[in-house]
Amino acid sequence: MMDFPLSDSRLQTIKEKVLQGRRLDQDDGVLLYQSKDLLGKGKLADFVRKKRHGRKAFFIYNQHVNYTNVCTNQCLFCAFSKDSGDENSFTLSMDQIRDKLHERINEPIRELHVVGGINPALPFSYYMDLLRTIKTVRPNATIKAFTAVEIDHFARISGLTVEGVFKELMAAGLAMMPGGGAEVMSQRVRQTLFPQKIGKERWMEVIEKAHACGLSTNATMLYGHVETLEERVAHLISLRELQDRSHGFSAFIPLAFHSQNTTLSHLPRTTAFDDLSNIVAARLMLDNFDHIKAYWVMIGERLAQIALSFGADDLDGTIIEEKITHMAGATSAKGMSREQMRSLISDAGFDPMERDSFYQIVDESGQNGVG
Ligand code: V47
Ligand code: SF4
Repeated sequence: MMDFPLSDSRLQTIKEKVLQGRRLDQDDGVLLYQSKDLLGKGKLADFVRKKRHGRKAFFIYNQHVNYTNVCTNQCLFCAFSKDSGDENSFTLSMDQIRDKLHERINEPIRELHVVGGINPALPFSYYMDLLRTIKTVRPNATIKAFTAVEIDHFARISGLTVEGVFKELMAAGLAMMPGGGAEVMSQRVRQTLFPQKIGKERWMEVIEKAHACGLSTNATMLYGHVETLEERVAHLISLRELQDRSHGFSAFIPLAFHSQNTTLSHLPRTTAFDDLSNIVAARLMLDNFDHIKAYWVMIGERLAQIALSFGADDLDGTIIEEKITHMAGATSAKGMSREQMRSLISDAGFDPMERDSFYQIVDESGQNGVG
């Protein structure tokens, strides 16, 4: 069925494992990253992708809401966060949140992606108000909000357990969590780049509790800074092991580091080769994840389109106003229309599928119950 030459013969064992549906190990993962046979390894990823999804490629009509950029964590790779006294810092009031949602109220937005910095001035009630306000203005959209980093912070300031925090937030409208905050789960990288942020154990613990409470989450990996290939693969394997236990991950999203306006601005942009290798490695290592997203905001619309042939099955969303990557120098558009999204996908030879947050395909007329 799948017969094509591999120009890197070291990939042969991986090919056999993939064809037999056997799990890849740490060494296989490192080899996948090292191999320069992009078409060979890409074909393996495409085989797995097609087995799961055929020619379907998903996207969602969504809106990002960043409620504050004040953050005490000071991750060295971040261009988004500001100190509370900074003239460019902001924290949105409920009126401003309402205004932001009303600006686009006539669009069929199905998901609100809501994240912010760790702002010590905000009480737990702020986050409850935030969810309730969003729910009131947009009752039919799914709220995908808060990373494990924020949830850990909420537990500290509220005195509640992590499960208690989820219970409250879910009652106020939280339906899913995005995948940020894990960066690269390595103590070495953490000490170098984000010593103040929660580490691997806590991130995994919070996410596993989210899954146990019935919340699905995504997972990400920030690559292209100081991490080694071995650390990338170990990160993927840790996610795979958690998924074996909880089955709560929905999608994995490799995030290409953008260095502009950060302390690491000397680092070059990731290459297209590395961006595609990350999609390939994710699809082949994460054999228990349904969805691999090519996040067009980070790798650009043009490469995201190609990524669909290298293992990705989802292009994330229309977005319109993205801050975290654009503050760090991303040159991609700020948003895409549904038509742009659809033709990007069909021009690449795939069938565009507009979805909701849970990968149900939706009526693309946009008429069905989005408010
Ligand atoms: O956690 C921060 C990363 C993440 C930079 O779950 C940077 O559907 C690149 O998690 N260059 C937030 N990346 C974004 C995120 C996300 C995006 C899209 C979809 C989903 C999802 C999740 O962005 C942060 C951090 O890892 N980040 N700074 C930077 N300079
Ligand atoms: Fe804060 Fe997140 Fe930026 Fe780190 S990446 S400084 S936690 S906003």
